[in-house]
Amino acid sequence: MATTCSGILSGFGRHGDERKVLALNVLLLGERQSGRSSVGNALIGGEEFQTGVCISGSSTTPEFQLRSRNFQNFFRRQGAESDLLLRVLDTPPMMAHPQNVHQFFPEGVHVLVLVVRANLTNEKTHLEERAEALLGPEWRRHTVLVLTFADQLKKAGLRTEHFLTQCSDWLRALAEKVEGGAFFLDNISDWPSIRGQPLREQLLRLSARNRHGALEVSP
Ligand SMILES: Nc1nc2c(ncn2[C@@H]2O[C@H](COP(=O)(O)OP(=O)(O)O)[C@@H](O)[C@H]2O)c(=O)[nH]1
Ligand SMILES: [Mg+2]
Repeated sequence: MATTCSGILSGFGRHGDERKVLALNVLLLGERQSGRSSVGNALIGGEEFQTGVCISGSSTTPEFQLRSRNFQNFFRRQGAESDLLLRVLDTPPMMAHPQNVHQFFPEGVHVLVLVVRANLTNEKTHLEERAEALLGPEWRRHTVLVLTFADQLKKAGLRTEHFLTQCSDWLRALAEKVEGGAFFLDNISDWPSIRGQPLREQLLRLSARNRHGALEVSP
């Protein structure tokens, strides 16, 4: 598995002026009910991913969902304003096979977001194994760990600053391993666009460290 194309594109704005657009493919992985789709909504800044229990009674999103949003003039690079185009893929836990991900992201994955519920961490997840199976040994360089249900930590009197020193060994090890670091998210406060902003910035910083290169997923 190799690093491929950078996500930098150019396009033309409404007035014919050339616009710079950075397109990032973001893959969400997490157990069911971890808050994965809610993280997708925070990233996109809307309510486009279905969350919670489906009408059919099933508690998980049964299929892949790809949503994208362009954030105009999100940042400056090389002295010019650039848009950030986020393409976010929500993957059902049992379907994160390389051939499936490749179908959606043939250019590869720029940022992997691992979603773990901060208030349910006794049982080790198999996210690392899944990440490595999809993206190869370099996966950590492209990964951010998002800890959801931060509101529940607060309720239990735990401070996020101390949480990672007190949590299960496997989670602490994972947080230390991923280059994008850990990010605490309370998915029920604020509007998705507001709560997602610092996370978008963290993703962008990580991608910049990788020169906006993507990790290819071999089908
Ligand atoms: N209290 C709280 N509830 C959350 C949080 N994130 C998600 N939820 C709720 O948990 C349920 C599952 O979230 P969802 O995003 O659908 O999880 P998914 O199955 O991993 O996609 C939904 O009812 C969400 O509203 C959070 O940070 N705090
Ligand atoms: Mg879901």
